[in-house]
Amino acid sequence: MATEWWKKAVVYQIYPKSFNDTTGNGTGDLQGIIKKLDYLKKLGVDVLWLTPIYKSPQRDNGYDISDYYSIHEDYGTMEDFDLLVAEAHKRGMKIIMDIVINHTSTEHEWFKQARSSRDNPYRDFYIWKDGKNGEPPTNWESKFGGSAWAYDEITGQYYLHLFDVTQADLNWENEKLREALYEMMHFWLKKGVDGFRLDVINLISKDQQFPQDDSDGRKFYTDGPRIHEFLHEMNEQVFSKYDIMTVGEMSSTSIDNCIRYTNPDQEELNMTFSFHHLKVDYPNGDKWTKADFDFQALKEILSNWQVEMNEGGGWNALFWCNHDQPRAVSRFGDEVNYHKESAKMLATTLHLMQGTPYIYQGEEFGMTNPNFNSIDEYRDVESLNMFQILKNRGMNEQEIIEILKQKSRDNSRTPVQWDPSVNAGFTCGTPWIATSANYKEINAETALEDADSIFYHYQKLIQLRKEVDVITEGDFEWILAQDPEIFAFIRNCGSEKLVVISNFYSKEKRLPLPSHLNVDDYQCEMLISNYEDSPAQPAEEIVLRPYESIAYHLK
Ligand code: TEU
Repeated sequence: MATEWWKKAVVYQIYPKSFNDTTGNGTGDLQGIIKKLDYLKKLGVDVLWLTPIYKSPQRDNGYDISDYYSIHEDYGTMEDFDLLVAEAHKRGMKIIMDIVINHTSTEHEWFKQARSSRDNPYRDFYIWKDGKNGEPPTNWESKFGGSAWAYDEITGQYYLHLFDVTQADLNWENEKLREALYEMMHFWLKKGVDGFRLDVINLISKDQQFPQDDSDGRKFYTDGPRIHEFLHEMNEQVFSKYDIMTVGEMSSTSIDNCIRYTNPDQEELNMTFSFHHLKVDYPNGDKWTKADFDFQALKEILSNWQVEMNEGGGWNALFWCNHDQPRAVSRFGDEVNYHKESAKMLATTLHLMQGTPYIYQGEEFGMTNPNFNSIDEYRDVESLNMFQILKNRGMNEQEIIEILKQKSRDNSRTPVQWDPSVNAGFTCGTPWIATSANYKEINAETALEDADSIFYHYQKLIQLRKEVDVITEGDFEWILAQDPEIFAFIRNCGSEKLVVISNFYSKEKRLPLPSHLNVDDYQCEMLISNYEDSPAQPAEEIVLRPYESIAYHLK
């Protein structure tokens, strides 16, 4: 039985395109990651997750793969990759790869073959259907807007693309396709890769009736009929043969499914990313509206997932941000008036819940949204598609820009801000996307020189996870549930407790701790706070300053 080492691990997500450029072509590369391994070792992270680095036309920044067995030339060579794995392992860090097996680029050789004729051996690697009276086969919508079907003149049929038109969905009903993908996964694991992040993995099983969708056009492919069968087969054929870590990205899924995906008895995955907590600023589920986040909904979703996944024997991936989301401190904190306090509060709150925490590049020193003012600064295919769709609906450009400023995936894709020099030290060339204007104040070098920086707060949280077992072993008890500014919880493990209390706003709070806590019955240690002078012991009444967040260990 492989050890569950990933429960005490902290994962650092690297978006290579924006991480560190050593060639001057304006795009990050593998040698750039190698140059930052000592920085990451100092932070203390255990696993590095690389988003896709395979050969790709880069229409969706690598999530459109044209060759699973080669490195995209902008990122370097297979030798660079092998050196990165060796150098990371030398420092005691692991590497997991992002693997996109719901779809390939339409530039992939398999698709080129498949589209050439209806009886090509690769035809059935993809999903082809006849139209209906000149219309697409179903009313399904792409997650990037528009129909999820594209008509292909060569053979007079439509192919399915749940994302961009250049990202053709693979047909997982085809056993030969599955075997080809498992073989590819073995190739990377035999090179020493320590696991996978599986992109939109709960979309691979489609309802083979391909019914019309009477809801939002996006539900007949989520958590499909054979999803658990496919994941169990993948585990049996691939994962079970290595001591690795697997995390599935689960679009629009449910707690029940995530318990099934991650309960070890099911032999599917180790953990899952779910996104419900990152849709609390989507009024009526609509991402493309400017809105503040619903704090009560955020607390309820996080608490429910904690309690039910724990009771079900599942395991959460914990995250505030990734390459598809706005920057956490801009979205849930106060980047202007309480940059440090709110970034540290978010870190403490996340890292002391049950699950494996993920840090998105630059989050460890508080990078913010760039607040681009022109559509010319945006690069993301989803954002550019939505700009056109909203414009065609009659919305004026400035209104759309204000929405993109809050919601675009480019918010987290600007170059990592390494130091106060030109382009924040990311490149000596022209970056593929503009650097955020605040790089002189917010950068890794400045953070390393500041003992009170966000960086050292993350460093301490990562260390605490190794030292304090209740962080990984404790259950989750939500307290002060109805307070409009506070998110607080207790982690119980045997006779020990971890009490975490966070003020998510700038209003000072004065409130009694729950009477059942009986703090006098315990030896109490303050584990971490984001104010230097937080009380060392929890009093019966606790005072929380703006964004103050404190964790007490009771034993
Ligand atoms: O994302 C899945 C996905 O649906 C996201 O695009 C996200 O939910 C959406 O942008 C929110 O509006 C994965 C990758 O993380 C993403 O970068 C890819 O674009 C997508 O799959 C297709 O591979």
